[in-house]
Amino acid sequence: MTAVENADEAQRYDPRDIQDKWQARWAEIEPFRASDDPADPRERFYMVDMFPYPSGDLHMGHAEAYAVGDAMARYWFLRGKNVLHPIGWDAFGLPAENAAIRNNTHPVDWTYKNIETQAASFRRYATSFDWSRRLQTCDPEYYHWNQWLFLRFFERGLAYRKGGYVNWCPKDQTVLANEQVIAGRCERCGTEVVRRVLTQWYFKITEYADRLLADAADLEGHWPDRVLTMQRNWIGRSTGAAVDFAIEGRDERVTVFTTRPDTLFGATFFVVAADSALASELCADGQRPDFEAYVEQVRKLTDIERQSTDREKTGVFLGVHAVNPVNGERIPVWAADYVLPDYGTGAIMAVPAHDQRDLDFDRKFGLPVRVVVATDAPDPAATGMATPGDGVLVNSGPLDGLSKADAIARIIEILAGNGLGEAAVNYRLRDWLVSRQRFWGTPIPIIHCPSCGEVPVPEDQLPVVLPDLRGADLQPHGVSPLAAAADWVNVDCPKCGGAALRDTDTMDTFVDSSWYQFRYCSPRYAEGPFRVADTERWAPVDLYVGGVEHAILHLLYARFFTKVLQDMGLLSFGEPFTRLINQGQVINRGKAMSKSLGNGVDLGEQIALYGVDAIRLTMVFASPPQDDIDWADVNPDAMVKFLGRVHRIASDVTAAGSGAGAPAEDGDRELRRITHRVIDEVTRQVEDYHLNVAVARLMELVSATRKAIDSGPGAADPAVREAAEALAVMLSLFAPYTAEECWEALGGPGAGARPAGIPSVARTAWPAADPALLVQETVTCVVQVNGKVRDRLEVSPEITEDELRDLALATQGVARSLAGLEVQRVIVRPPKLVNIVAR
Ligand code: ANZ
Ligand code: ZN
Repeated sequence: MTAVENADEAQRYDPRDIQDKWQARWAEIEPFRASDDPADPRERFYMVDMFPYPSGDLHMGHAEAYAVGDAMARYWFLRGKNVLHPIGWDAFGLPAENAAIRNNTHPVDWTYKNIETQAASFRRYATSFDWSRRLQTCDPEYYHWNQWLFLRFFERGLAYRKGGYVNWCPKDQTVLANEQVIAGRCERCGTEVVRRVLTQWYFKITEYADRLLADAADLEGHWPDRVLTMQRNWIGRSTGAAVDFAIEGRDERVTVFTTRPDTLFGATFFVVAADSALASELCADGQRPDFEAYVEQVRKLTDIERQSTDREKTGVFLGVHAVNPVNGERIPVWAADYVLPDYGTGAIMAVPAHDQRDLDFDRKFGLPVRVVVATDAPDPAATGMATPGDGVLVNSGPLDGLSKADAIARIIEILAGNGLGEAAVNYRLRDWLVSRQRFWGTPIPIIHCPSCGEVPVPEDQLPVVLPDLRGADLQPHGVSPLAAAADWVNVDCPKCGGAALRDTDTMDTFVDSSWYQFRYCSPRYAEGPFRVADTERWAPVDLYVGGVEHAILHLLYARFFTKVLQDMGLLSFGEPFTRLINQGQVINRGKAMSKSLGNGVDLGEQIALYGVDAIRLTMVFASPPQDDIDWADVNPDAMVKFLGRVHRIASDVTAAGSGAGAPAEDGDRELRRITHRVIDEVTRQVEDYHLNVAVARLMELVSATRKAIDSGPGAADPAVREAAEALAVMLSLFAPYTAEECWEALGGPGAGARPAGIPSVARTAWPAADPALLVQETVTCVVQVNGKVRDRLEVSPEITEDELRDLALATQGVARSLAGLEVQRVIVRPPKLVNIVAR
């Protein structure tokens, strides 16, 4: 083949042309079925991509996430593992319902239509899923088990109902978890969130706070540090003491939680959350007519606003006094916004000298300040800056002279001795609010009976299937639309047979995604959420890939579920995901893509322009997986050209007629060394998730192979074939279509290497680097004269000191720069440096 023809061929190769052919082939051979055969000798690898929400077709963000996950799954297939790589849809949720209302369709139709669209796009995107395990959380066969699990939680006291303040979105007409409130607004629609008293279902995740925290230590090094930090902060464990204060005129004591019991002698006032039951109780005599109005005002604020340091603090004096248990001092009791009703005990002892929030409040209302820990910092009363640091206790009776740590220990002893307090731990974590007043979710399987109370739906009546409600009003009106389905709601009490009502709320969709990784192991199992033998065989998940936006909630909930399932005896392990990688986002021109910015990029259009392979390559080559990709900075065209070059190598080798099976050992040694070094490096980089570096190495191999064809031993050399084959296999992680095409052209490395019956590059073997070819045959030695580089030598890594000295002194560069000088000393550091000192 002439050079011109070669150039033509490179231009002619269009990676889009071969997509249909291979897609059909893959559908037929199903290369990615996991084997459930217990006798399968291969090691198992369980790999899960966070499942998508079917909001429409796949978008650029999906394209990145799944390119990364898919490369990893394909890698482990090629390493000969029995890989389980399933896919499903996180199909319930508010957006489906809102879109359905907007587009005048039903959530069922809207959701399943989008799922089909995404499934087709996934197939075209060449994802290596085991399609036989596909699941959808809105299928009754899936949410049946949400309900079953809910009832197990209920039996264990882990699902309970309570009334309390919740975040309420007036537009979506549903409750929101704290984390769904961003800067006081609904995460989804941006409407300002209000606080409302409602009775809701909760999961008692707080009971697992300690284990969630302790087990995070085992994930270190396997999960990104920032995710673990976010989890720890979210759980927010604080240690300190619970201290009991008497309130004048009241029998029961009030307990406060403090992390600084050492500062007890510095408490100059007492604060209760304005919107707590205690505050209204203390105010009951009505001596503060403005109190109710104040509480109303406080209720409008979010927790974040209430705790913000740059908002002016507000409060009202309640007209009563608390008594400090250690010195009998009377201190005024205030109600304020900055103390939260549901953290600690909802009441605090205020120590303005050492706590900035207390000091801000103190200065606004002119209360006293008493320093009890002497530090180097200036006086808080004068500067307005509290001194939280360590120091020596003063003005504190029995604690005087102690350090902070010793004082904490001592005061806890004193309090405990008098029955006035004890050491205490407090968590920021709240129980998980799981009920939603919306249609498109899992119905809560509880029946409310006027005489029996909360009665579980009997197991043989599960699943409680969502009523169809086709044509009914799904618009939110504060109660769940399910309440309108009279036939569905009115039931006989399973206990007493009397008239009763179904619970009309549906579950938070985070329930669905907390255990799907176990359902995949036996997705059609009808006797329980999963078949224990299968879950034990596959789980925990070896590698989990998904967005960092799930760093807190989804992962925390999935970890919580795993621990409960472990306690139920259904799992033998307590963590669902052994390893985690987070991919970044795809942005455009420095900003997240959005309709309003008009910087959206359509995945379908990009694929139509460049083909799947080039888009997948662009995604992994642009950055390490965890970093964002700015689509304005990438160059899919370059990837198309690169694919053309790879394809041309395969065609050249085929055209040169060097049959498969010629021993590679006879091939060009230089190219072989490069090939094996690239294999070795790509292997390591992929295992470390440095996929962008792996692609760069493949590009080097392509250049070296091209050079060997054009100006080296030529396309018929067995080393060129070896390089072309290795390229095809390694490239299949990122550009499956082109890789298959090349592999087919090359005919594979002899029939024996392919597992019989799976004619796909994806199921051949990953190339192995020959250690003998990895040994560097020469190293570069720098030769200096008086510290200046004068020459370079290519030498054996084993060269001796004497040999190296002689070689160095004989170089031209040294000879030239030594003219007229006398050698004083020669410092030899084999094999890389010789320094000649001369005068
Ligand atoms: C007295 C004190 C003195 C405090 C001092 C701190 C420093 P973390 O670390 O977040 O757990 N606190 C307790 N309950 C509260 C509530 N419901 N709303 C607002 N603040 C509350 O914080 C624990 C500290 O936060 C507690 O320790 C308490 O203030 C305050 F020099 O007690 B401290
Ligand atoms: Zn009853």
